[in-house]
Amino acid sequence: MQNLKELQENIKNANNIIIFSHVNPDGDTLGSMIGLSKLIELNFNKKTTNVIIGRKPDTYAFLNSIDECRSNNDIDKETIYDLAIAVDVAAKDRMVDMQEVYFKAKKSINIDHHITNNGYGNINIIDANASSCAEVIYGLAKALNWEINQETAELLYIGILTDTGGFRFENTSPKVFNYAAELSEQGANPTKLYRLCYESKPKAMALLNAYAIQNAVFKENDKIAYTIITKEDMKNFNAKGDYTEGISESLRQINTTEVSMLLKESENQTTKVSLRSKNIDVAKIAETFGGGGHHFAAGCTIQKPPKIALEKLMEEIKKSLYE
Ligand SMILES: [Mn+2]
Repeated sequence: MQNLKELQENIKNANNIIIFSHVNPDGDTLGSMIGLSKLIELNFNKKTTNVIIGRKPDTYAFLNSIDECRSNNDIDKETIYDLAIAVDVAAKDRMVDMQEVYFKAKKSINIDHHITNNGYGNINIIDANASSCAEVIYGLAKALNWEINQETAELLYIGILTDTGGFRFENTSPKVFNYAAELSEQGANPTKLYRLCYESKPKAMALLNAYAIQNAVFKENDKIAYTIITKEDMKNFNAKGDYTEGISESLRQINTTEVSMLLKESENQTTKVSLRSKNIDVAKIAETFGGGGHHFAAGCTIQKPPKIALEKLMEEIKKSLYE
């Protein structure tokens, strides 16, 4: 509660506030960032600068006020903010080139739910039991008696909805349902938001997903399922960066799968890896490659092309499978 009061005091006293998403933003970091921004506007009558790091994802173009968010490319790195807040940012390097601005701020706040978050802010509000950063923000808004309206309820609901995979993942606690019920009472409509988040895929994204599943490889009695997407595949499907979202989850849906992964070829001979599992701690595996995340959903970037990255990953996964 002490750090919540400090957060409140800092918001009250700040003349300029900047909020950061993580790179390759998802529904939780966006719902959390814009939701917190709108809560600050509603309760403190202050506008914040919201920064999306990397590309604005097409799949969340429906979000109210995503257009008001700035890109990291048009933030002046010399400006010193009174308050910088990172939401859903598991590690400081997920802020990429914005770390400098974040740490230069008079006060830095770190609001998150990743178990691997090391508390890099001056004030850290981290709940590793929370399903999503949006859940943490809704909890603190309640604790501080902040007013919530339909817009903010919808944004936080989107964060919870998408980070729980539509109320299906292991992080779907009774509290998640209680919060979702409260948010729907405030005007967040489950059907409307479900359709926006899950039934609004660009055609190319659905086709890329199908292609990736078609090309999946199964190892260790089908316990490990993986698929590789090359830069050429992305070009062939005319796919944007976020179109690979959900592929790793699709492979986990298979009854034999223990660990699934997507290896995505990136620039400069690197591979972005998205790991999912049913029982095995893939955060631990991701951490051995400098990444992180949650027990059953994690990611990392390996400075090798996919084929070599795959060998290294298989070694670690097998260790976890048979230990
Ligand atoms: Mn999250």
